Amino acid sequence: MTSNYAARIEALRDDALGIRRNVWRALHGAGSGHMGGSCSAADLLAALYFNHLRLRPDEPDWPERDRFVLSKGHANAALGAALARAGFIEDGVLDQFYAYQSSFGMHPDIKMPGVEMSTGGLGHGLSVAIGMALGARMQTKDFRTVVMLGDGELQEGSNWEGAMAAAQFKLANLTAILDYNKIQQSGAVAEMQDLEPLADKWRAFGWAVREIDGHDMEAIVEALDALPFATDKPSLLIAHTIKGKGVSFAEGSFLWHNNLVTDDVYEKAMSELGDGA
Ligand SMILES: Cc1ncc(C[n+]2csc(CCOP(=O)(O)OP(=O)(O)O)c2C)c(N)n1
Repeated sequence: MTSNYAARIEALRDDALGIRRNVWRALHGAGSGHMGGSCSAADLLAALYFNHLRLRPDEPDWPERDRFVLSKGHANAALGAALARAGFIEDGVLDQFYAYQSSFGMHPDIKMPGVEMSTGGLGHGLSVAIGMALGARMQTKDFRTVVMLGDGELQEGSNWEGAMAAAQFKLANLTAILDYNKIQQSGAVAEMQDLEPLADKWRAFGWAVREIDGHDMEAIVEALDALPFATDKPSLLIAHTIKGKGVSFAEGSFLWHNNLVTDDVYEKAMSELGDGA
C-alpha cells in the first residue's frame, strides 16, 4: 500500500466516523430515528461521496454529475450527514432533522441540495435509477447512476422487475449497492423472507455481482474503482454489513432499526464512536 493510498483510506474511515457521529447527533436532536440502517451504510456512503461519485457541491444540478439514489430512504440521516460533510448543505441543517418544515426529514426530499430522488416508500429507487441510467444513454452522457438498496427492501417485488429491466437494457452505467445487514424492521431477513442464494439470483437475472465486507474501506474502494463489473451488464455490489455498526448496543439488533435517542443513549453512543472526524 503506497502512503498516498493509505492516507486516502484513512481519510475515508474518518469520513465514515463523521457520518456516524452526525447520524446520532441528528437523531438525538429529533429524539428518535433510524440509526441501524444509517450506520450500516456509513462506510459505503463515505466511499461514494468522498472518493467515487463525481459531484459539484457548489453546483448540485451540474448536468454531468453522477446520480445517487438512496432507495432505503429511512437511512436519510446518513445521507444528510454525507451531504453536509461534502458541502451541499450547511452543517447546522443536521440539527433540523425531522423538524417542522425542515428539508432534512426522516426520508430524503429533493428540496435538499444533492438529493436526486425523494424516497421513503421502499421499492422504488431501483426503477427510477434505471430511468436515470437510460437517460444518460439517450443523451450520450457518461454520468453514472448508483442506487443503494436495503435487504428488507428487496422483498418488494418491484426490485425484481427492475432487475430484469436493467439487464434487458444492458445498463452497464448502473450500479446497485445492497446494504446487506441481514436485519429488517422487526427481525432477521432470513426469518421473514429469505433472499438467499442472493448473488446467484442476481447473476441469473443478468447482473454482474461482487460481494465485499461493507465496513472494510479498502475493499469498498477497490470494488467501486473496479466498476462496471462487466461492460454489458448492470453491476450489483453486495456489501455485507452490520446493522447499527459502531455502537455495541445497537449492533445487530432489530430493536435499533429505529429507536428513541435519550440524552443517556446519545452519550453512550458518542463515547463508543469516539472523538474526531
Ligand atoms: C413500502 C414500504 N413498506 C414499509 C415501510 C416501512 N419500513 C421502513 S424501513 C423498513 C425495513 C427496511 O429494511 P431494510 O431494507 O433491511 O433496511 P435497513 O436494515 O438497511 O435499515 C420498513 C418495513 C416503508 N418505508 N415502505
